[in-house]
Amino acid sequence: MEKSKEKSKLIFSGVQPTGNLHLGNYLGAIKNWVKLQTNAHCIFCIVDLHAITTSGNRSEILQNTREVAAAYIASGIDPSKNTIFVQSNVTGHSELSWILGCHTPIGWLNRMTQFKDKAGKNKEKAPLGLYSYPVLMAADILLYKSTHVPVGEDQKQHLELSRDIAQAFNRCYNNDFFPVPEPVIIGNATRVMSLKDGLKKMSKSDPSDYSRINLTDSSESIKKKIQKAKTDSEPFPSDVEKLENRPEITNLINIYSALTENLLEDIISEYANKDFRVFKQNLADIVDQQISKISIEMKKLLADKTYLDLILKDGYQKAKEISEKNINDLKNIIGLFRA
Ligand code: AQP
Repeated sequence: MEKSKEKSKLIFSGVQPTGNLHLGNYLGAIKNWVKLQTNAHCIFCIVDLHAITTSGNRSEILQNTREVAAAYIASGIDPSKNTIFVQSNVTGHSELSWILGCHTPIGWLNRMTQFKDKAGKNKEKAPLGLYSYPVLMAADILLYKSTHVPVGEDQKQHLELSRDIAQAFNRCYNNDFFPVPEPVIIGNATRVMSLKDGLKKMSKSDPSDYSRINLTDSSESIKKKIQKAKTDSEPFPSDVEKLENRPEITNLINIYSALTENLLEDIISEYANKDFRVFKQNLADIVDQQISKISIEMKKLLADKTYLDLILKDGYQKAKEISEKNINDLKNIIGLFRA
């Protein structure tokens, strides 16, 4: 670990290899990780065990796993300074998930809105893994005794549960083994919305490809998607208060702000009284400049599987070492028999 990094701070986060990595994943999560890596030890996981909780894209999981690794590196995560690895390689995640599940009241899980959204009306037929997903997420974080977890707004509830589980475990054994992890939800695009519906989150599983900007989209496709993005019939807002009840415009301005790091006020004063098309054209250019760079780099990385696999192997060794030590300590705390 570098001398300049704060030793007590350990950052953990992850992305599911479910395909269609999008601008929301980038702005809500990965872009922030790139900044955070300079002053803390970071563990970035590709959470493939989470990806199999839903049936879509399971057959492409191997390709999608390498794609997420490529996206991390192409976005600026330095694999030599951080740990990048695949969740299912480190058995401690599943082991800790079971242990934590034994300390998690069912009532807590019943409150999770993501399960309700994803299971829909078919709750009885939803897999157990989808229901216990937040316990596995708590295990991912706590296995490394992580202190900070940078995520998008949609993961806030799961993170609060991870905090509750850490505290429940510590209380049960009168110990302070687990740090209580802090959510890190930063930037102007903590919840990027669909380009087709400003009330729906931009999502990998949205059937409409026009609802999201994929990290692998071509320049042409990015520009077309921004041009076609839903807006309303009102002119460009003249001040920030006028964004109220205009979710689609708010979303586009937030994306602009997150990519340029300009304040909302400044963006609004720049485009107020101008034709909406000018704003959209400039936004399309900004998205294209930043995403195309990542997309080109991802393609290069994906063409060299040997290199990507070596990084994931190295990350696995580093993660395994921490995981084994912590699982060992944890079993001693619980008082399990050791052969
Ligand atoms: N729309 C979003 N805006 C901001 N952040 C987002 N994240 C996801 N969508 C947005 C953040 O990206 C990280 C990785 O997410 P994930 O792949 O593990 O899972 P997800 O949140 O379930 O992503 P999707 O796209 O919404 O997938 P589906 O369609 O399968 O549900 C997380 O930090 C997340 O907050």
